[in-house]
Amino acid sequence: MKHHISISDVLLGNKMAVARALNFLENRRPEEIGRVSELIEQLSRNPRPGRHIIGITGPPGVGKSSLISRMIGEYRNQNQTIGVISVDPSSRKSGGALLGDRARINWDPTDPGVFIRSMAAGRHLGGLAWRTRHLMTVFEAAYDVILLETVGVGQSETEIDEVVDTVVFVVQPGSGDSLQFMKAGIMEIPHILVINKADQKALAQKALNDLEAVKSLGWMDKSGWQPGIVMTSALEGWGQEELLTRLKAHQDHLISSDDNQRRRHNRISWILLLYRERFGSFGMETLGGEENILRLIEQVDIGNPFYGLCRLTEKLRDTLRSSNSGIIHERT
Ligand SMILES: Nc1nc2c(ncn2[C@@H]2O[C@H](COP(=O)(O)OP(=O)(O)O)[C@@H](O)[C@H]2O)c(=O)[nH]1
Ligand SMILES: [Mg+2]
Repeated sequence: MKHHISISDVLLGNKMAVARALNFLENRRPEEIGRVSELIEQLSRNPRPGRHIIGITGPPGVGKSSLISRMIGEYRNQNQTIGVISVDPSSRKSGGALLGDRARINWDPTDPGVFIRSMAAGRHLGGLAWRTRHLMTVFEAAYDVILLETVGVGQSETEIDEVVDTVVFVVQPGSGDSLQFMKAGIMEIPHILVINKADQKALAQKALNDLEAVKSLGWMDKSGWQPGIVMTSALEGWGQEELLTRLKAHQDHLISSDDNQRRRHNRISWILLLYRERFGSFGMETLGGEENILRLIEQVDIGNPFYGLCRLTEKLRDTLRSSNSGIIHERT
């Protein structure tokens, strides 16, 4: 079956074209790898220049989906278009029990400026395999704001950190766990911390005090960004405006400090993922381990991750050939 995917329709944010491109990338069959590569390259060459990719993570039940519904409303007021990828943890073995009652992301399905896609988490902790990155290229070409919802409890944040521009970690008042993570410094520092369900006034104030105390110990990420704390109530519908202001501030910060370093780094880790997925630990060892491979990727064209993968594959073949040449020689 031949799919026709119109890049220009994707760029216009045409929902049908977006859905078609996503389906093609998700259901790809091995023989279509060439067309997948081509599509990803075309999309990667045409991202929305001002796009902002935001990861919304945090324990189950803190109100991430509810908050995203509010954020969608707020971004629509600002006339921005939005694509949401919601990584559904329900397919994970332990996921079901953790979920409790769960809100769906609420939006107007007739609004052409909003597109929501759920995907199963799969075997990765946050489900952020290369599959997410493939889908992301479609969203980056089609929407101004991209929201990625994942479940995270402390240590899986690095995974999301490698996919998005800005990490938002959501907690709820009275749940000591995530606050403990932060105090103990276990958690990667998110760019923005949200205390949702702040309609629970007294508990929320206590959580804020706790976090402020941790903050005074000198929170700052590598690029000099000072993480902020925002209180929201997705139930009552307040705080999302301030959250968007903070998000914009982080985007401005990235533009002025990092420039494209962060996105470049993320693409490099994508190529590493593809390579690891294909050749496993054997491939990793043969090319001298992760650090060495990252150095190799630094030298190749990362515009299309599949080219990067091809270069690594060639390098692997050369390495194997030269290390086997002695044996082959003896046998002939
Ligand atoms: N009191 C209160 N409840 C909320 C708030 N936001 C979400 N909830 C409730 O918390 C539960 C979990 O919300 P959900 O958005 O599914 O959380 P997620 O698992 O983090 O995506 C639902 O019953 C929501 O109605 C809030 O701001 N205040
Ligand atoms: Mg949710």
